[in-house]
Amino acid sequence: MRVFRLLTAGESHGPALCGIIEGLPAGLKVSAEDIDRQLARRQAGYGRGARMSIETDRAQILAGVRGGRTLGSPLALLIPNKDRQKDMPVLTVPRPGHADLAGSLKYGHADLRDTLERASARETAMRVALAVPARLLLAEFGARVSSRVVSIGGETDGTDPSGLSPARWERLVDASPVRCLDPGAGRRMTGAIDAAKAAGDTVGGVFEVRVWGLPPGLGSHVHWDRRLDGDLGAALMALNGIKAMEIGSGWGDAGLRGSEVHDALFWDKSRSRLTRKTNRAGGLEGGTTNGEALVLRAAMKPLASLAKPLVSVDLRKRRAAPAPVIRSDVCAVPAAGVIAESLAALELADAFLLKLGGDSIKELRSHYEASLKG
Ligand code: EPS
Repeated sequence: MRVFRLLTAGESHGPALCGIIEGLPAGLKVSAEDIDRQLARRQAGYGRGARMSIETDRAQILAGVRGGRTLGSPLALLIPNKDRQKDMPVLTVPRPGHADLAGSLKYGHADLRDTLERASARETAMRVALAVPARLLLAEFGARVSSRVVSIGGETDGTDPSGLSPARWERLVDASPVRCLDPGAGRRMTGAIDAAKAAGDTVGGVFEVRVWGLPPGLGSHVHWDRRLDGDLGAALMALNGIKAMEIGSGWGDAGLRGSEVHDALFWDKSRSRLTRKTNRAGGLEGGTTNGEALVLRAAMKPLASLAKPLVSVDLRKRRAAPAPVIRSDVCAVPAAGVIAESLAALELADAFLLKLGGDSIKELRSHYEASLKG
């Protein structure tokens, strides 16, 4: 991220989450309802835990918007927590796989809650909220960001989505409790979630983010730290629970020959333009968008809060103890897809502003139109 500056603060059971994004152009239409719509999408999905029935996340716009439009000044948001808890019992047994141990060793916390309150994925509500103006900015210029779940707990949706229109994609995904395209695969995924829950366990999975309508030329090959692949990778890998990501057919490409991987170019005479019949590169070549749909996938590990806990160690008593049973989700892969859409939107809007610039949407629009002519 180069144009925007973004900060979040807040603990999972503190009074509120707060956040600031700086670097937005003036004149962008943003409302609390736009933000709440995305917050509701983040809260949904089969496999979420009891916290989601307590919270109805709503954002308050504290600064940066007047008369429904951005001012060009920092946008500050607040999301109050309904589930505020002051006197939680001290925790001294870390959940293997969670931030509990590493965070507490690092900061010297004797009560592991001092770590987990901030490490909780609750914080992602604020990242989703702060990304809403980025989504709206992209939409102003014809780009559409969506996601879908590809697999949960080893159950995979084998649909080839390349021919689907964005509208059909979103209709199918919104109708699915796990946000996947194929209802049959969706039933297998909910089955995997139910089975994990019955066993006191959790499941992870893979999701895909797809962005249509991006202009070519976002990012750059000229220096490693301008490659958009790196920015998108950093953004997605910094989402809680993500252990791997790929662009296009990334992991699969590694075992194939070049002739099977690269997207051949054709000249479309009728439209007088270059075309490709495939998009294995996932919309990025040379660290730069190439005008094809952007395709990102990420793998989320199963959540580390288990109802049937793993063995661990009581750090105070220095002896074996089962990990604590802490309320959580059985599966948050559908939510992670929505969050990753937001993270990608932030990077893409940032790259858009870096390329085209402008202090206001009006200025940005004139730069964009000039770039289309050039
Ligand atoms: C979450 C809020 C948390 C968890 C979950 C996601 O709320 P609580 O801890 O009160 O149940 O449900 O957090 C985790 C999966 C995690 O590992 O911390 C949320 O708002 O998304």
